Amino acid sequence: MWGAATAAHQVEGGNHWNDWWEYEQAGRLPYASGDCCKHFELFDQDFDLARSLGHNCHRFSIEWSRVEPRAGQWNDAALRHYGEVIRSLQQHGLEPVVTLHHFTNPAWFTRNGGWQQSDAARQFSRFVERSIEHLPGVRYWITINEPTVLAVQGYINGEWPPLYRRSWWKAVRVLRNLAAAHLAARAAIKKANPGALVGFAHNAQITLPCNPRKVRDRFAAHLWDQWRNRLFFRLLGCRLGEAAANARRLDFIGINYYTRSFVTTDTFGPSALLGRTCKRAHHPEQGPYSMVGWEVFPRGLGSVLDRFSEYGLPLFVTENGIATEDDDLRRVFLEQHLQVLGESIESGAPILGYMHWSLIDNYEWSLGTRPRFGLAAVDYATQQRTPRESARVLQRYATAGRSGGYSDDH
Ligand code: IFM
Repeated sequence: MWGAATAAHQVEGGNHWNDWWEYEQAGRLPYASGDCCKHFELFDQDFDLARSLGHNCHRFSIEWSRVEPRAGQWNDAALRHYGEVIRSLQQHGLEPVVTLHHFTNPAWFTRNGGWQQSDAARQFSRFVERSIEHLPGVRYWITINEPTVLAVQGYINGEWPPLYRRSWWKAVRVLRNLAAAHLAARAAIKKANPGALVGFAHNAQITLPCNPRKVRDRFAAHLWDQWRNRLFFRLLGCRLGEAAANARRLDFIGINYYTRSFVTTDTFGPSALLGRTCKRAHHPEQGPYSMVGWEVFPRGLGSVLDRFSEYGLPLFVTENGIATEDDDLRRVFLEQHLQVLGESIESGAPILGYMHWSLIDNYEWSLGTRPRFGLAAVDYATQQRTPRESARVLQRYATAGRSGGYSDDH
């Protein structure tokens, strides 16, 4: 499967009922999402675009706050809307991959304590049950997008709602509840459709010591890895090498891969958990960098696919992309990452597909709309979409139907 991914709050526009919107309007976040890409109205046209780029699947998210704008109050018009989105995808020959939670929450849920509440998972699964009733025929589901990023940004770094800093116990409670929410949502989906495949999307991190000769840096890299890569799987009850048991919790692992980080710490105490990234590591062959400062490191995609295949489950690259205004850089990024993906497939990695982040430029959370991640550019004044040349690289792979099929002209 070949396609691209988006998320509701990053493209739809007008998400009045969620926590991000509330914080944006109160001036508690640096940028407001506003009308964004108006994808809520323009989805059909955006799927024409995806189809014209040769895609055969598409990942999008359902905005919980539209479906349940007030606690226990259901907006069936929103569910009908998402039903239409799914029908449109199917008519365009795009297999829907539906994300149920992509960072935003209904404002009422966050006001009541958000993911720290002991019955957060139950509240989320009520929304899931309601949604699946209205959305029959979806085979691929992603329950939670990047749970660890949500916990780190919201409860450790204080950059996203609810803007807590260094609240370790809260972050761990949030992760526990997100793990419970995944399991409850998966059970509900499987009950409604036993053939459905349900995973979550993991932000796969590669962490290396800034200076491999320093014990402190190696310690920081190890802690970072355990906390960012392994903890959520443990909370789900997944273990390395225990494929049969893991398959009762996940049907696939979504891999979101972007870059690697070099980390260090000033202490061996508990705050070493925070780590600190360094720009200049003692490491050969670095860069180039994207406009958000992420190093392009294609071989890392192969490493994370290898690493996470140790859970014995199929893998789905649910995000991979680069924020850049230099389309040549995006073209090379795509060629190199797809080449690495092809090598992984050839060496037997169980890969379901690849989805690029993103189909169109969008709202990059606390960085606003400046970072350009799209296969198509968006002019926010006119809502015009213009496919970038780099989109053709993915199109050639998608058309060949396999990763090894792209060798003719490079
Ligand atoms: O835009 C985000 C997306 O919401 C989650 N994964 C990473 C992307 C790029 O930062």
